Amino acid sequence: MFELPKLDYKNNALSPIMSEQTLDLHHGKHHQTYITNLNNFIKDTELEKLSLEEIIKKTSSDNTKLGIFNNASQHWNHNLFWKCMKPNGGGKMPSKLEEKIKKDFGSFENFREEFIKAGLTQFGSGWCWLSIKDGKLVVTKTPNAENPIISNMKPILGCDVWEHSYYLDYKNKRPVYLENFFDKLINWEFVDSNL
Ligand code: MN3
Repeated sequence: MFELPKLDYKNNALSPIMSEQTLDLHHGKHHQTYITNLNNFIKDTELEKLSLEEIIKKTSSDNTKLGIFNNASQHWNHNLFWKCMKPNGGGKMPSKLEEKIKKDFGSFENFREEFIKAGLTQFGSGWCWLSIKDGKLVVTKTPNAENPIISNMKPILGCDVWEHSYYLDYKNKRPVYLENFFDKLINWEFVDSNL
């Protein structure tokens, strides 16, 4: 049985960048629903004994298991997403991460631009990511529930660009949401700890 993880901050702690109402719904309802669905899907099946990552990998290439994959992957994605944010986030990152970003993207500004662009150009629902692939940092985007781990990458930062993540606070302004997420919410110490 999977359970909803507690947030490391209060639901009102990211306001006004991400409002209490958004977190109440996004964490308490949307994320909880993925977990409830996943638990119902795997109950009394062979998948019940597997880890979340194992379930994701096992179901990702099987179209008859799409419902299980979607809910398992969304559970994983949101676990990472909550950790990637903190009150008064953004700002200066730890030097180990900063050096790696400069090495792989040329500059912090290039990385920022690429990450925000990935979130902007994800048509419809999905995610943008910073992942490690073959020892190198890469920015990618995925539709719906999809996750870079099924492409042999290790995501270390993820931003939810489903409308439920920003519509109450930003309406249709996804670019403003992405800039605010990047500049004011990211917990760089957590991202650095994933290196
Ligand atoms: Mn979401």
